[in-house]
Amino acid sequence: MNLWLTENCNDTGLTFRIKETLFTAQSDFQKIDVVDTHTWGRMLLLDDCVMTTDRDEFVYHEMIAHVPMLVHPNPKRVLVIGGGDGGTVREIVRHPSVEEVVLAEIDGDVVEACKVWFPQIAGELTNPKVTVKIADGVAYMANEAQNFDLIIIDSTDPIGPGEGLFTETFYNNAFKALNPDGLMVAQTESPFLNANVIQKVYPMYQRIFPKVAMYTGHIPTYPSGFWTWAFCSKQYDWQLPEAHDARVEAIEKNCRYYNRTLHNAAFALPNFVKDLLKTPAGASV
Ligand code: SPD
Repeated sequence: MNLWLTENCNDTGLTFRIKETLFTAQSDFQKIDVVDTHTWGRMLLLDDCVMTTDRDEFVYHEMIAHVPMLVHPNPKRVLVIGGGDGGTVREIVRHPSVEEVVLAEIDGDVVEACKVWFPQIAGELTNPKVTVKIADGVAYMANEAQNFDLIIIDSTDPIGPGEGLFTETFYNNAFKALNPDGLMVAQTESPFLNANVIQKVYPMYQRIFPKVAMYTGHIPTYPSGFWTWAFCSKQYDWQLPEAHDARVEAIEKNCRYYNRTLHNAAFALPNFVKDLLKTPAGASV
């Protein structure tokens, strides 16, 4: 069989040869597909956008979780917004300091599909430290979230159900839901294909958080393969303090992407990305 699937992102297509469709459903929020691919193993798509694959999921999940977890001196309470596949939660519970993780995911059908089709990603969703709330992350953040050491925004792209997770009101509520030394990390798309998103959200972060930095990583199944996250902090800089050395070593030895050197390198930005961060939304660079 010669079946191909293309994700279209801003007039650029990323195409994968697939073996078969394993699951397809229309939830109350989005279309959910799980396909088996020739090169990337199983792949989860929401509204035809790649969310995760067996083969490269470790890059995204290690980077979104361990960078802030290892900067914070003692992260006990962590909130994940989105991330219904469970990959971010899986990485967070590897840290012994963690007492409670709340996952607020709008679409219960995504969680259930991932438990069936991606057990190695979703496996920690049943960890006793983890509470899965099937809830709108925007409403949860505004009305219920409080006293978190770390908030991770593991969103879809800023269209459809993910749109409200890219607004200043939402980030203001995240700031309020954090402890006085809390951190927030958010996925912030590709600098090649989503420059407008980056130009919109980083000024918001800078208006709200005293310390903001971008870091990057390589995710071959996301459009352009070059991905970014925002590190937003009330107090701590992004550098790893020496006092955290033992914690860093314990985590990095079991990682396939993250390590101490890479933590530092990820914050080194190409000039065109630095220029993006200096340029307000709507202007071209
Ligand atoms: N363009 C894809 C962006 C998706 C980011 N979130 C993925 C969720 C993985 N836990």
